[in-house]
Amino acid sequence: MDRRGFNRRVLLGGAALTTSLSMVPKATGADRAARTAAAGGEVRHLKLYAEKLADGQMGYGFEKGKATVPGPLIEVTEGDTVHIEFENTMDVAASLHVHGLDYEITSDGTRLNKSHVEPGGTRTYTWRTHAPGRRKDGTWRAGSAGYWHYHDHVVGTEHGTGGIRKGLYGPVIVRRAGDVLPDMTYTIVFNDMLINNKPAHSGPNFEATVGDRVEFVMITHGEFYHTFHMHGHRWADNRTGMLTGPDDPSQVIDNKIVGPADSFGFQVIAGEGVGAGAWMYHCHVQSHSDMGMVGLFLVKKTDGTIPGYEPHEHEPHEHEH
Ligand SMILES: [Cu+2]
Repeated sequence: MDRRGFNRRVLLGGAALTTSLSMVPKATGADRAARTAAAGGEVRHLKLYAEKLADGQMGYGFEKGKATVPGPLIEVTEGDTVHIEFENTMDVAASLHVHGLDYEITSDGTRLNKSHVEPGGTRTYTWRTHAPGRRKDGTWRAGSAGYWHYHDHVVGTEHGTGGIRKGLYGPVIVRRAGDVLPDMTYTIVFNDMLINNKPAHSGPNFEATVGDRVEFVMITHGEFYHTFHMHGHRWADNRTGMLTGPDDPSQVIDNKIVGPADSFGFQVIAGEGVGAGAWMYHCHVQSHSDMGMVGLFLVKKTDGTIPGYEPHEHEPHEHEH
């Protein structure tokens, strides 16, 4: 979205300081000063379509004919308001229901209060966000910042079980002013026994170059509990997935139990301390990994190669353009 595009262009200078004796030639994510989120308060307008995909699945997209599974990332900063004009191009009723953000009941996205959208119809959902602060009674109110998600709540059942199963879900990130911004963001959704609704044993795979600051949003849907595990990389079990300093008491983990509608996110420096490689991520419930809940975090060297990795011909890779 706009602010992010702007931030991408104002990359702060090269490696100002390094304590390592081995210098890398290219200034990568960890070498330059981190870019951070600007203050929120904007009012944004988005268009979102729900569509049937050629393979029988369903997806959300910002443009007609370009729906994807998962749906596109909606990224805002605390204080922002988003008006989403949602158009249902499908032949069944559908909706948009979000977790974690502020919305009036008319933006709930359920049949219960008639905030769904009939086939061919349009409805504007409004999501608001707020910064943390003290209430008048002295207690602390949490801000909206977090790794959240949206999904259908109507297709198939009153709870959108059919829509979610077919792919009507996507990520939402609410940043706090000052949060560190990544070089790229990838979404991983464990949905029943699939990842991002792709066939078992077929990824998805995600590309980065050693040193890139890579953000992952991890969402779970469906019937089962899973454990999300990534090889060679770790993160903090807190709001941002990053430690704030040497005294941050958050546990550092590389494996997390997840259940339906959970979401979390984190940032890693690709290959930090471990180098380039085809690093697996997978569900660590053994029968689930054996049944194909596995993909690759493809960390390239700066020359573009990945040591010891021979890609399969039909393996699709996701990368930033
Ligand atoms: Cu699993």
